[in-house]
Amino acid sequence: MNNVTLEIEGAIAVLTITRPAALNALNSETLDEINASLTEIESNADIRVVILTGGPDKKGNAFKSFVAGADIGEMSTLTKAEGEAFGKKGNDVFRRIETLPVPVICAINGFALGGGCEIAMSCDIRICSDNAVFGQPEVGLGITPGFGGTQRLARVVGVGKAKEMIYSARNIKADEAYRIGLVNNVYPAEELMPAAKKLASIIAANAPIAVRACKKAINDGLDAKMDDAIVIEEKLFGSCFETEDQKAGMGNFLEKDPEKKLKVVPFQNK
Ligand code: CO8
Repeated sequence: MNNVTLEIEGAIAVLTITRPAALNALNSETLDEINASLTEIESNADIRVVILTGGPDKKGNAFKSFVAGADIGEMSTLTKAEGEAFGKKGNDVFRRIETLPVPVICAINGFALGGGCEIAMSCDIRICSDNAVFGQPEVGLGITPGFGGTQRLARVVGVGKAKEMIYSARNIKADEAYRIGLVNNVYPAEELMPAAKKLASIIAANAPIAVRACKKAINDGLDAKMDDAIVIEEKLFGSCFETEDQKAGMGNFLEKDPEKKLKVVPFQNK
């Protein structure tokens, strides 16, 4: 891998996009490497949470850029068909992130522009450093957002704010991203990764099959009518009663043993 690193620390995988020469901009090779990393993550049943972040710039500044967009150099000469194919390539990878069985926390350490904002929005939870900058600058480049931005931004921050950001191509800072709900929390730069890892550890300590079922229920339910959505929940809720985790988790509570009530249940992972 040239542009991506995957580090596995127990139940937590840290996937870092590292293309310092281009502020971690997404070219085809990087998208392929993210895709290959997702395959590796999916094949490892020990991984319960993924953190996605960006590597330092070429001067070693770790908080310059998360991802400064899709690679403008690579896109500049595309034909209509090639543009569509490039959009599909990004969309396929981002949809895989969105539907990955385990939660993905995006730790946004600087610029999250265009494809950078779009890959962040395909993650379950977004947190950022206080110097992060978000935007969909595409109309200033003569294109639309092409990696899901027209769809996910409206779903995350609402139609009005999404249209304002996309039509104006105006960048917003971390505090505004927090105010409109694009990120869950903002941290001083140095505290971003510790905060991401702390949140990942909290999630990883919970019953993993139940966490995965929650992700599936929320995602699938959002695409369905409420009458169908609650059935999706019922099925997944029911499936938990076939797991050791449910027996251990409820059993511990009922035993009234304070040590066990405060966990740690040796949750299963399959
Ligand atoms: N693509 C390629 N190279 C990039 C990109 C990018 N998106 N962003 C930065 N770089 C490169 C620069 O060219 C520069 O290279 P070099 O050192 O060789 O000159 C290096 O990274 C450092 O960048 P700057 O010198 O520009 O750094 P600054 O601190 O001055 O500025 C900015 C930082 C403000 C982030 C600036 O680099 C910038 O505006 N970058 C472009 C941001 C942008 O417009 N992103 C959106 C791209 S479009 C997109 O993402 C669409 C997604 C869907 C596509 C679907 C297609 C079908």
